Amino acid sequence: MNTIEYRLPQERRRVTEFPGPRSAALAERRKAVVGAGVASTLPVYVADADGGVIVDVDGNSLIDLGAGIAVTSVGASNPTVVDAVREQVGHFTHTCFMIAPYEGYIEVAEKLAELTPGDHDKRSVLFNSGAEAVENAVKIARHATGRDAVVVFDHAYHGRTNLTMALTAKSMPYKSGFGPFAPEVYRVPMSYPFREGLNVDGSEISGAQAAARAISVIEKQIGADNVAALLIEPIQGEGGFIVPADGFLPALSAWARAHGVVFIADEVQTGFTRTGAWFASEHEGIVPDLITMAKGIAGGLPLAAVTGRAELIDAVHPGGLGGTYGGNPVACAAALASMEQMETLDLNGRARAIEDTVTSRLTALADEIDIIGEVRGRGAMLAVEFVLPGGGRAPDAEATKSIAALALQDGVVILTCGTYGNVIRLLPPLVISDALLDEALTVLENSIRIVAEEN
Ligand code: PLZ
Repeated sequence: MNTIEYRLPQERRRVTEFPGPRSAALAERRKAVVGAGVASTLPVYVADADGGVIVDVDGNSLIDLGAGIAVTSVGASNPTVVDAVREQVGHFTHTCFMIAPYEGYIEVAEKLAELTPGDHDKRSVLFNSGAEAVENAVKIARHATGRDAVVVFDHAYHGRTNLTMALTAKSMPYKSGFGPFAPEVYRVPMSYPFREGLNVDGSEISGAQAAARAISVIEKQIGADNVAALLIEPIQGEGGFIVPADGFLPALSAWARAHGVVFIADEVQTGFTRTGAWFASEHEGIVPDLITMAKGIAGGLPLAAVTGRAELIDAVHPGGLGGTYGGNPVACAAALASMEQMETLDLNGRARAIEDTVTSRLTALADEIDIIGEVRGRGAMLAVEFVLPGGGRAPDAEATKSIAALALQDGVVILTCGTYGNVIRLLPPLVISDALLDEALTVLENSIRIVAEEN
């Protein structure tokens, strides 16, 4: 990695209990005014963040293995991004691209055309959040095909708006009590190698077989001719960092092409060097018709995009897509600086190096500890799935929660995920130093050992 200069000391430092007095006071104020429906993982409040650390209002410095859910890949205050944002806000913060357009939006679209898979003619439209990008990809697919049905998968996560709640699989906490949901959304089986049955001869279900299973459900229960879009995360995020079996995505993509179905890759979490490639679709050699992006794209500023085949996106009438803030100029400036940093710092290479470090340590631990069911993931999108002791695969959400809580008490921010709540996911900022990553892994390993012994 071409080195980055850190502004804050890259260290784990605990000076108070969690939460310290200032955080505790903020928690009290929050209770009186912030809606209870918004929950926070950390009990502490942030004063500063840089590289691999988050510093709280009491002066504690925590190692960040979450990056604000895969957002701050280039760091939470990357100097190049900060400079670009400062420069842009000094000129104009907003004019609305639908009213008074500006170059930054076009530059982002040019960059996305260059970086996304495929050398076909591409167009992009910019939005504010991942959910908004997904909604718009569905709008585009329906408009372009004249069809209604949208196919999604078990364990999928696509957002919290009304349409994207329908697309998301998990009821609690995302959907429960918030219906009715948007119609014409159909869920089909995913390829989840760790939780698949076996073939009668004892062999594993292949990616091609898992795809055939999903396709059969689509053809029998929906009808290929009714399907506007097939929407899938190439590696599922919130659902548990599920990497489908090899061949699953290519088979689905080929089927979609053959039936005039728009293949949408939701790369909101996997995109922008997170998995060691610009987009996770590249690992399987697929070229999606549309790609949804957000999170890592703009170094922490809210920006999202749909990029894809010109003939699909341009099928929409002028004025059919947009929004007040979509492609905000400050967010565009941040995105251009972030993408430049990903190239300059070779964050794809960095993500692959993180994969090597983390997987070698955690797979070694898995040999000793039977509550580790599987270590998986790609690049710096890595996970450990926990199971009850005894050699089976029954999920253990309690142990998972305890491990994350212990690590947090020890000053390492670790997120969980998964349909069964039994997956620890590691999403460090890609600019984290080797020393800090090693230290965080030692804390995680200790937490796992402690909980495994208690079990
Ligand atoms: N698609 C694949 O991962 C966001 C959500 C956290 P927004 N994932 C984190 C939470 O509990 O709300 C996500 C995603 C994929 C879409 C989204 C939605 O992106 O920017 O949160 O709307």
